[in-house]
Amino acid sequence: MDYKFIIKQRMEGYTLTSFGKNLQECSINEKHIALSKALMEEIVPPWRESEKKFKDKKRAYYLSSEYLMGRALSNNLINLNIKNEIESLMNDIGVSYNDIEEAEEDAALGNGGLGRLAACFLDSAATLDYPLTGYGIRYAFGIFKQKFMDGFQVEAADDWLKYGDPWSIRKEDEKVRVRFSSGEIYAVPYDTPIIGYKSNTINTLRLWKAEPLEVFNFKEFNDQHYDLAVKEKNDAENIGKVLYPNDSNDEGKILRLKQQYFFVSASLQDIVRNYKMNHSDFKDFSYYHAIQLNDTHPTVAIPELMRIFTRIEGLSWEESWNIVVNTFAYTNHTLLAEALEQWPVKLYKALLPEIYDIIVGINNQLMHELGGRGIYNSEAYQYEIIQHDSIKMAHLAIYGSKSINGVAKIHSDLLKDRELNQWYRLYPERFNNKTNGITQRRWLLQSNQELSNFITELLQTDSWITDLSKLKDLERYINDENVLRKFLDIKQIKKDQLAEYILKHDGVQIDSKSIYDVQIKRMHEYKRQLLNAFHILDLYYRLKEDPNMDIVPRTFIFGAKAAPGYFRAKAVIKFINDIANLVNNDSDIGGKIRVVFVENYRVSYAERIFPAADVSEQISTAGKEASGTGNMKFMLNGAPTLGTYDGANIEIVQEAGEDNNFIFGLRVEDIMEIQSSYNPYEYYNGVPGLRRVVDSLINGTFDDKGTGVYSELYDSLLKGANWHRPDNYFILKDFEDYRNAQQAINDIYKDRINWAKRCWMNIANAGKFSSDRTIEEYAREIWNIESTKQEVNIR
Ligand code: 26W
Repeated sequence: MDYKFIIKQRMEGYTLTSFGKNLQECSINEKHIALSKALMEEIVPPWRESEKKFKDKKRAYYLSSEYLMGRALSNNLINLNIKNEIESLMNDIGVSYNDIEEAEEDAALGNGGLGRLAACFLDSAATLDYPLTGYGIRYAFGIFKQKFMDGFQVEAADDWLKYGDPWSIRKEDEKVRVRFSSGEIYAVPYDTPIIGYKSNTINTLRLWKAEPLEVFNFKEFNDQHYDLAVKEKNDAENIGKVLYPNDSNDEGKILRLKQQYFFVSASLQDIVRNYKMNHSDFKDFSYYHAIQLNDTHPTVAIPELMRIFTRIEGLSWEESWNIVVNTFAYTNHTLLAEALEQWPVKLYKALLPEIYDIIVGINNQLMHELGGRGIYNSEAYQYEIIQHDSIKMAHLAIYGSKSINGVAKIHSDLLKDRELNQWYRLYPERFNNKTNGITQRRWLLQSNQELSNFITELLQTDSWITDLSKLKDLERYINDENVLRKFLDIKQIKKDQLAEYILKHDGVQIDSKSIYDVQIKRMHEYKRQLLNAFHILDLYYRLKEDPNMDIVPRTFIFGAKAAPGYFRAKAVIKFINDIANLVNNDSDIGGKIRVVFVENYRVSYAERIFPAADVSEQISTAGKEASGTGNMKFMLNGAPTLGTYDGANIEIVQEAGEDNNFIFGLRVEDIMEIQSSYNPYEYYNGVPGLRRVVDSLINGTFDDKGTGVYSELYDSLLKGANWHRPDNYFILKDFEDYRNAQQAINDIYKDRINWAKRCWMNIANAGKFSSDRTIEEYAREIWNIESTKQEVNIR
């Protein structure tokens, strides 16, 4: 039977039984659900087969509090190799595929890089036929939806499950119980298929939903205590409501701790239960399982597995510890001291007394081990897992893992040489680097069809889709003007498309012939969106003074969310929106510069922005950005990096050539040298134009509506605060060098062919930054798992 016909029939059946309507009568949301459900019928049988083929093999598990999956439809259609057919089917039934695609809510269960990395890893593992299961939390609400009011960020709930999630299946019979001192709850799994690109593997992302043991207390209700009748339900469900609940007080902290233990305990119970189906003892446990801790958030897994082994399964402490250390591996994603997790002892004691006991046991064992190596007292102190009144999660993760990795070379080196140096000296063999990567399926094939087709045409093969190193062969076209011009044409198409989208969604008209200079990432001081903003304002003032200034029209595009309680980050959003307002409405500027801060930046928006970018802003203070992965998405789509020597920028320019990118600013060594004597006033007073833009924060140029956020921001630069020195991120120091790099971009961009060459070299050398390469490294060097590529055919 005709394939399209079958899908259509399934859609019609689904709309009848679920919505009580004919397909034609359905809303776009209903049609979207019907199509996705029809596809799930296609996916589930091979998914079950895929599960079977890994039965007696070692498997890896990814424990992560974040998954930034974005939309699934197009990704699944591409990976199943049926996108054309489905587009044609939609055409037949008179529905725009584009509208169907846009009807899907992003699954935005994450903040930024760490969550998106998890999503890229799942895609790569499935594509390479590695058995990797993701475990996490099925938050009822994703990261907030962002709106701007008067330029201020305003947050609203992201009700992503409003129309249901057609891609997940609730597995009622596999739910488990999780116990806190305050009571027990259920963790109910929802499974989403992770479909490899034209591969034989469909892996699983298993997200746990928190539910009460008893959904409704009949007696309380009958006694007319209506709130009490649903209290247990509300308390349980609160655990899974949002990502990173506000932890400014103890109640919020307890909720976060509950989240962590909740998903970790459920995942381990699940893993142990499956293992016990085929094994009568635990001696082979670590031979069959590798569990990766995505940052310290799931680190409670280490004492939890100890608890399961010693207190439920009756293993000895020594045997259990040996298995634990050989099972876990820990990835560190940040060097920022304030982001290194610590938990107050009193919270652990109160909520998880048994786990706390075990952590005490682990800490004692560590101290004993250190003693055996002649490390005592103050020297031993720097290793303590329980230090004063807090539990240092990174120490627990390191001590309980066989592997510890950073996410870019410089980051791993800094971990070894500085932040975790004491641990490196103790266990040098545990430390390693795994430079991050991104999936080219989503970030090129899916989001930039035009460039994808062109690359395939030039290489005369589409093998780059699963082997990104193939892009290197594009270098042979570096002097081929026709190729370079075609590249520029494609870039122009993507820029036109983005301009149209921005006009529609943000109501801002941009000039698609201008340079698109883009900074899209979480809003954070260390990422220095403020440096970018100061430069824009400086350019504006210079242009006012000299209307004939030689400048290529430029559009500065920002996208970022600020954590709801991070007031300085929110002040920067307001500042950039105010600059946009000033610049965009000044007729003197004649449209030569424009500023757009897109609302509600997220994965699906990112897919439209990366392909259209001309300049990739990666301007973090050196030593602060662990890796960055957006930088790789820009590179792959042919945008040179304007960046510091930080994170993966360093490896990017190593691959693509420093001449093809724009590097500026202090390096890690420079910062170490100047740190203690740094005086931002020297630059504030000494660098022409700098004072003018910094002062705009306090001289009435802009209005923060009496909130005081601008003067606080100003003070952070010149006076510091009780927790940091003035200009902690060296914005004033790096300003001049940054401005020079921006000038170089202006000058070089004019020579279109020369510019295109730089872009081309970036694309041709992006091969290293595929998450396929990263996953191969994890699989071989940490997890020791085998791929089943070319073994069994599941479809
Ligand atoms: C509440 C605890 C907490 C603290 C920090 C949760 C989450 C975070 C960050 C948002 C973690 C994060 O996203 N880190 C980023 O991880 C990426 C993937 O490795 C790196 O590329 C980025 O440099 C790093 O900032």
